[in-house]
Order: sequence, then structure tokens, then C-alpha cells
Amino acid sequence: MTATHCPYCALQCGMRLDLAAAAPAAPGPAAGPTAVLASARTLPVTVSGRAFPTNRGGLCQKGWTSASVLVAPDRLTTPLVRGADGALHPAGWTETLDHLAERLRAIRNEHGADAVAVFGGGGLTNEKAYQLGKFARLALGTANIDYNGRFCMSSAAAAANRSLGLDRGLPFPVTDLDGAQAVLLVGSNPAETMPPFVAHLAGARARGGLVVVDPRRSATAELAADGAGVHLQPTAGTDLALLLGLAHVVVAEGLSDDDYLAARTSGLERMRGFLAAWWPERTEQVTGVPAAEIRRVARLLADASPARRGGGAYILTGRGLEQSRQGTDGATAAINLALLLGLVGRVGSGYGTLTGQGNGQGGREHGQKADQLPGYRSITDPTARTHVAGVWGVDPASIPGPGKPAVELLDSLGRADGPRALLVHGSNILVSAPDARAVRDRLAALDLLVVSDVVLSETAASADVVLPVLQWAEEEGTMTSLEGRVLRRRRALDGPAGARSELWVMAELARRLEAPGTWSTDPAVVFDELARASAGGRADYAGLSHARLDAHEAATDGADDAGLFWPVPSPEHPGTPRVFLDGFPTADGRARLVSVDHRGPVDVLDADHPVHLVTGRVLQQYQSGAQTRRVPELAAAAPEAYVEIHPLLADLYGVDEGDTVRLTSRRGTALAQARLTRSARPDTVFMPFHWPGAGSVNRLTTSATDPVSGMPEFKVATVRIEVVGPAELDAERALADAHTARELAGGAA
Ligand SMILES: Nc1nc2c(c(=O)[nH]1)N[C@H]1C(S)=C(S)[C@@H](COP(=O)(O)OP(=O)(O)OC[C@H]3O[C@@H](n4cnc5c(=O)[nH]c(N)nc54)[C@H](O)[C@@H]3O)O[C@H]1N2
Ligand SMILES: Nc1nc2c(c(=O)[nH]1)N[C@H]1C(S)=C(S)[C@@H](COP(=O)(O)OP(=O)(O)OC[C@H]3O[C@@H](n4cnc5c(=O)[nH]c(N)nc54)[C@H](O)[C@@H]3O)O[C@H]1N2
Ligand SMILES: [Mo]
Repeated sequence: MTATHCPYCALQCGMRLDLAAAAPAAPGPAAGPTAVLASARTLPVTVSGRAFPTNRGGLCQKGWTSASVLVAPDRLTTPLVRGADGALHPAGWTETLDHLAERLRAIRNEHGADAVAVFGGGGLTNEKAYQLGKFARLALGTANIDYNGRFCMSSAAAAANRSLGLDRGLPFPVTDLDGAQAVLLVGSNPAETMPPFVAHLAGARARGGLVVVDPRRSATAELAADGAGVHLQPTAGTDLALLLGLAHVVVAEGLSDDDYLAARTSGLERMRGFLAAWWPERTEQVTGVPAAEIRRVARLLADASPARRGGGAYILTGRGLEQSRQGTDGATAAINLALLLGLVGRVGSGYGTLTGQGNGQGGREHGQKADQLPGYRSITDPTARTHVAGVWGVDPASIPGPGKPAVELLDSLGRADGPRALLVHGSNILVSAPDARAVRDRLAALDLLVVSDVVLSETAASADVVLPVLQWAEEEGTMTSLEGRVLRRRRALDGPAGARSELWVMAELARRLEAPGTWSTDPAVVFDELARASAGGRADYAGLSHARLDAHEAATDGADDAGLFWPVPSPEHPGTPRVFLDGFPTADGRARLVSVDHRGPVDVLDADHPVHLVTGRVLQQYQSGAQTRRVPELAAAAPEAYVEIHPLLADLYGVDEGDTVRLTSRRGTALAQARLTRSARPDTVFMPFHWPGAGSVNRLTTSATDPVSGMPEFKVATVRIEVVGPAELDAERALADAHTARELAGGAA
């Protein structure tokens, strides 16, 4: 039996893995990238839920079926190198790494160190994320490293840092939510994205206090029906205005916690001025949410607040609010509302963001972000540079400065003065980055694309070099949950012969590139180094080690205090389940009320683009779908791209259930199967982003970004909708397939 955690989201549900009785047939050496094992898969481990505070033994369908990815038919088992014939061919590790190091060196010599860029992922363990940041700065000497967390948590992180002085997604354990009287969820759909989390909303639902803000009647919005709470259904992209309207009512009706505001915050006077304009009737005009509902929800939250002796209130945000060009300000408005009500830094109330990826929290702390060094340190801070350089054994001056954030980095690839090579670890950018066609063209303009993955993702299929790596149940390491709880990922079985750990890949390349510093391949040793590098930083792991985490887990055995919460500055320190109780880590110890205002999305409605498009997720698919599209049960449940359309809108455009429709934005077109549902607003369609090729919604999204966080505006675009008739369908599909084929071959459009 191996006690570990789920490979998918940041809830990091406790899981046990038992080796299956019969040894499974190991995936054979692939004859080529498209080789598929014809035989049915024997799962190497059985998965069951395990007691852990976030999931209390429960798992979602993705978790239950996660062992399938270990034996995906196209599991990568050997390096692949693109040959002169344009195809990927199996190759040995030594020749591949030799060749790779030589090409990286050549590009660096010709174009400078910044010409090699790195793109990381929030699914990587802390050890791998840390080592990747160090590898970029020391072995490649490049400033250009960023990661997919820029697409995910960057707005919430920027807002929390600016207002509270610290970004720990949930500054309290999830179990604190259980007894709340009210929970406001803005742009979050945990019923599909974190199903076991829903149990923590039971208290609020029982007291009629679950408020869900979503332009769709999502599965989570359904949880607020029948007296359990309220669903507010604003116009897409107007949450910031709605939050300003709620804050206006709190102030106007004298519902704010004035003692708390005086003792613990700054900026109130200036913010009051900004709020004055957002009286409920004006907010209704912008958001479409009735003024009476705005007043009702403001009072519901205030009644639950500590100042009014309520049972506790929480404000939580998700990607629906944050993935916007005003995402930082949107999250700031949510924090302001929480501060007005006196919720932050108290037991039983709070503000937080629901971090997405498995290690979306730890992955944003230890140096794979463009402007960051381990421990949440700033790469421009001389003291931080000196500290980290000391741990790495290098001259501080040799550590490059800040690089470009993800969207800017992707846009610069292959351009004059832009990077010539890109190394991708743990992201499928061809499917998940905004304005996918532009991304495809940028990747095609590179001299060298190197992708480390476990399967042949769309991005891996378009690479020049593919490196097969170990995953989840095949590796040791640590992850940090959405609450900042550091936990252990453990190996249950060996990976396929031919796949290697990413720590090994980095060590081998570092050696060939004659990098300074030490490059251990042992996750426990790398963790110890991470702990030293983080010491004294905001995300301080100095008191942690694999051994301490193991001993703590044995002692707590799944109880609510399992795992240790950072900061943990010393081996004696008990960890910090709740931050902000004693003050905020800002210059004056106070939280800042930062004045923000509403601008709205970049895409506007016009005659050619008369409908709002919002994007998001479904329960059975994860992210770009690279993993879950390879799990038979999940692929059967959610097999293809679809778009949710309200029957009234469908009528207007002559769309019937099951029709293929073409959506066209200012960036491009996508095809999807129509699903008629009253859960959509009549002026807004919804499309998940889990599918590649013609069904990729990111062919439609804009790469416009938030000026503070660099977050792209994934959530809202405007489109037109047309039915693709049977006569056109074949031609459309052929065109789409041709595009996909060129994508896979790495060619430009
Ligand atoms: N099944 C599954 N679970 C996942 C993932 C997955 O891919 N699949 N991914 C994981 C990751 S990395 C993440 S980041 C999380 C994301 O978790 P969530 O944030 O819950 O997921 P989304 O579906 O992206 O967005 C949430 C909601 O935002 C709504 N929305 C769209 N536009 C707007 C808007 O303008 N305003 C408001 N208020 N809402 C809007 C959508 O309708 C959607 O219901 O999920 C994690 N869990
Ligand atoms: N339109 C739209 N687009 C979105 C979003 C949205 O809501 N709407 N959400 C955005 C968000 S929040 C996110 S987080 C991104 C996510 O999108 P991606 O960054 O594409 O995330 P994944 O699909 O999880 O890709 C992870 C890849 O890493 C591989 N992998 C798994 N484990 C490992 C490992 O240990 N090492 C390595 N090297 N590889 C591994 C997987 O097989 C997969 O190919 O998408 C963003 N894109
Ligand atoms: Mo995410």
C-alpha cells in the first residue's frame, strides 16, 4: 500500500494505491509516436480514497480512474527526435542529451543566453519546480522562464500580495469552511472542478448562505437552489462591478466592521470615494443583476460577519473572476469587500482563492515564475539574490534578472531578438494558451522546441525533441495544497523502462552544459536545498524535510491537522494553518484597501460578434485533456468539444441540439457540437477548453492581458455562431484536420 495524493487538482485528495495482483504488461517500446497498444489495458494499481482533510476519503471520477494514465497506450517510453523526414523517431538517451546540449550551446553562442526559454507547470512537484527555476538561471543562464500558473493563479496572487502582503491561496485550512454561515463564490465551479470540496459548503448551504456568482447556472449554482442560497448571474466580465456594488451597499447601509477597519486596514477614505458611484441601480445597469438582489446578498454576507455576531462568512474567488484583463483588480475588489466586512485574519471567516493545479500553490513559490526566486523572493531584490546565490554556490551577479511573463514570452518566440529555443515541462500550450493559432505560429518559428511529458500531448507532437519523464505514482516528492499544506507524493511503482525523472534530465543537461552548482537526482536532497533557499522568504519551508513530513503524517493519520502549513521557519516550528491572525506582512502591518474600478472585457459586442463566449471546465476532463482524454471512462463521458447555448439563442440562429456550429471571434474559428440548455444566459454561450484542433476554444480567446499580473483574458470573448450544414461539414472538418496536421508537424499555417 502506498499513501499518496491525487495527480490532478490542488485539493490533493488523499489516495491509497495498491499494486494490482497480476503484473501489468509494461507499455512496450513505442514503434513511433503514434504506436498504440491494441490490447486492453491492465491497470498496475488500484486506487482508493484515503482520509485527508480536503477530501475525507472521497474522490471524483478523475481521481478514481487516474491509474489509466500510467498505462496510456501512447505513454512515452523513449526519447523522440525529429528527423530530416519531418517525423519523430525513437532515439537513445545519451545521443539525445548530447545532441540537445550541443544545440542549446550553439543557440546560446549565436544569440545569447536569453535565446533559450523555459516554460514550466503548476503540476510539477516542489522539487521539480524549484530545480527548473535553478536550471534556467544557472545551467542555461536565461532570464526567460515562466509557467502555466501565469494562466491560472497570477491575478489572485498579485492582488493578495498587493492588498495583504502575502499570497497563500487559502490563508486557512479548508475544514474552516465547514461551519460557515455564508460563503460567496465568485467565478468558481467546484462542483465540477473540485467535487470533494463541496462537502465543505454543507454548513453554508444548510443556513441558506451559499452565494454563487456565475453567468451560467453551473453545477455549483444549482447547489444554491431550493433555499440553500442565491445564484447571481451577471453579464460575463462584469464581476468587478458587482463586487463594487456589494461593497457600496455595505458602506451605505452601515454594515461595515468599523473597529476592524480602523485597527487593521489603510486606504478606507480613498476607496469610499470610488465606491460612491456604484449604487445598486447603476450596478444593475452594468451587470444585469437586479438591485434588490445586490442589496439582499450584501446583507446576507454582513449578517454572517463577526461584527454582527454571525456564524462566519467567507469570500472565495475562482478563474471566472480572475482570468480577465482586470483580474487583479477583480480579486482586489473581492478582498476589499472581505476587509469591509472584517473577515480577513480572523478565525471562522476569511477571504481566499481556490488554487487550481495539483501544485499550483507550491509551483508559484519556488522560482519558475519570471520575476521570482525560491521562497517567494523577488529576483530584483539584492538581499534575496545574495541569499539564493549563497545556497547555489554562485556569484549573485550571475543570476539573470526578471524574464517575460508567459503570454509575452510565447508571443516573442522566434521573433527578432526573441528566444530561438523553448523547453516545456508540464504544459500543453498548443491547447491551453490563449489565441492558439498565434501560439502555433510562434512555436513553428522556433529553431528548437523540446517537450518533456508523459504522453505525446499536442505540444509534444509538434516538438523537435520529446523527453519521456516519470509521473505522479512513479515518483517521490512534495506538493503544496490550495491551503498551503505541504504534503508528500510517494512512489508506488516504477515507471516504464526508458522514461526518466526530470531531476535526472536536468542533472544530465546541467553537467553537459558545465553548469555551476550541484544537481542532485534525489528528491529528498533537492527538497533540503529548496528549504535552505526558501529560508527567511515569505514561503518559508526551512523547517521541513521529507522525513519530518513523513513522521508528521504517521502521527496524524489523515486527521484534520495532517500536513504542515507554510511558513515553517524551523524544525521546531509547528507550521502556520492560519496566516494574518496577528497582522498582515505589509510595511505597516495593515491590509490595504486598494481602490479599483471597472473597465470590462476587451472584446465588445458588435454586429459581427453579437454573443458573449465564456470558457471553463467539465468534471471529466482536466485542462488541455492530455491526461484525461487518454482515460477510457472519461473520454466516453466527455468525448468532444461542445458549446452550451440557451434555447432562445439557438432559435435565433436556427441551431438544433447536436448540430455542429462554427464560432468565430476576432482571432479565429472553432467547431463544436451544440448543446441546448437553460443553464446558459440567452446572450452567452459556454465552451470548455479541453479539446485540441478544430474544437479548441483557445482558437477564439484573446491574448490581451492584465497589466499587473500578465493573466490573459481567457474567460470572456465575443463571437458569432453559425450552423455548419451537412454539405459544408466535410469541408470544414478537412480544413480543421489539415490545420491540426500542420500543427502536429510543427509547420506554420
Ligand atoms: N474537472 C476539472 N477539474 C479541475 C480542472 C480541470 O481542468 N477539470 N482544472 C484545475 C485547475 S488548474 C483550475 S485553475 C481549477 C479551476 O476551477 P474553476 O475556477 O472552478 O473553473 P472554471 O470552469 O475554469 O471557471 C469557473 C466558472 O467561471 C465561470 N465564468 C466564466 N466567465 C465568468 C465571468 O465573467 N464571471 C464569473 N463570475 N464567472 C465566469 C464559468 O461559467 C465557470 O462555471 O480547476 C481545477 N480542477
Ligand atoms: N480558454 C481557457 N483556457 C485556459 C483556461 C481556461 O479556463 N479557459 N485555464 C487555464 C489554466 S487555469 C491552466 S492551469 C492552464 C492549464 O493548461 P496546461 O498548462 O496545458 O495544463 P495540462 O493540460 O495539465 O498540461 C500538463 C502537461 O504536463 C504533462 N505532465 C503531467 N505530469 C507531468 C510531469 O510531472 N512532468 C512533465 N514534464 N509533464 C507532466 C501532462 O501530460 C500534460 O501534457 O490552461 C489555461 N487555459
Ligand atoms: Mo489552472
